[in-house]
Amino acid sequence: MASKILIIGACGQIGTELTMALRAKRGNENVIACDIREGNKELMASGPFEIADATNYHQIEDLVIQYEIDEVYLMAAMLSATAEKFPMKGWALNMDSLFHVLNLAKEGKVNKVFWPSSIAVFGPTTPKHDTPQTTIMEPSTVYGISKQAGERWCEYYHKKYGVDVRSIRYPGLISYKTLPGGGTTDYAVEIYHEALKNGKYTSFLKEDTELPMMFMDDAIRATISLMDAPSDKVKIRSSYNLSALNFTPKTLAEAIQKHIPEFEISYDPDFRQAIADSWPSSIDDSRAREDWGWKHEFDLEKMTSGMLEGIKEVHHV
Ligand code: VAH
Repeated sequence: MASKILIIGACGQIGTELTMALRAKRGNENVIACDIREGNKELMASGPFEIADATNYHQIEDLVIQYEIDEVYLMAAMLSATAEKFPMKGWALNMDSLFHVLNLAKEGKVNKVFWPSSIAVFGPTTPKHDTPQTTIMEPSTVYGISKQAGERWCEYYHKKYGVDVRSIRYPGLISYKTLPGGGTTDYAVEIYHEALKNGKYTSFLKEDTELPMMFMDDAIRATISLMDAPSDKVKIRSSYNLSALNFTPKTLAEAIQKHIPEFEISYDPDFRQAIADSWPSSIDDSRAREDWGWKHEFDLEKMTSGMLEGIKEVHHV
C-alpha cells in the first residue's frame, strides 16, 4: 500500500511546491496537506487539506492517526528576518513543532521525518567560502540558532531512538509559484516580479552581498531524492549542506538585464544586511553529492528565464 504523507506548513514557499510535487509522484489522496491557513486554489483543489497548528501536538497527532501517516515533512517555520522581530515566537514555532514530530516518530506513530535546516546555521566566524559540511557554527540570528539546535536534536533522536529523520540546509530558495515570507534572501524573488512590473527594483542588500541560492525545482528534487534514498546512504543525520548557485544582487540584476535590458537596480540596505553578512557566500555540498547522488540542474541563466516565464504565466504580468 502507498505510503501516506503529511506535509505540515503545506502553504508556505517550499510547502506549496513540495505538496504538488509529492501529489504528482505518490497520488493526490496519499498526500495530506495541513497549515494554519488555506493555500492557493491549485493546492486546495488537488487533495486532502486540514487546518492545523504545527505547535499543537494533539492536532498533529490526530492527523497522523486519522490518516494513518507514514512520513511527515515538517515545513512550517518562522524565517530569519521575521524571527528577529519576534524571537520567542520564532523559537517556539521552529522548536516545538520539531519536538512534536520527532516524538511521534520516537513513539512509532510515524516512520520517516523530513525537517528543513538552513545555511543560516552558519555564523560570522564560519569559513565564508566553500563552507564545509562540518565547521565552526556560531549563528547570530534567532532563526539560525533554532536551526542549529534542531539539527542537534535530529541527530540525537536518530542515534538514541533510531528515528529516521533526514534534513537539508537549504540556501536561499527562489520560486515563482509562491512568494517567500520573511526571509533575508527574499530580494532574489521580489526582484523578478518588480523587473517585470515596474522595470526597476531597490535591493535591501548591498550590491556585492554574495549568498548561496537555489531554484525551487532543484530544492524540491533534492528533498524527495534524500527522502527516497536507502537509509544506509543517509550518513549525516544532523543536516546536509546543499548548494547550486551563489550570486550577488549585482550579478542577478545583470542576468535579468539580458532579458529586460532597460531594467534598473538601486540599493538601500536595511537590517537584513547584517543577517546576510553573517552567512556564507558559498557552500561545499560534496557530501550530499557523494552520499545520495545530489546534483543541481539550474544555473543562473536557466533559473532567470524560468522565473521570468513563470511569473508572466502564473501572475499574468
Ligand atoms: C531566509 N529564505 O532568508 C530563508 C533561508 C538561507 C535563507 O533560510 O531566512
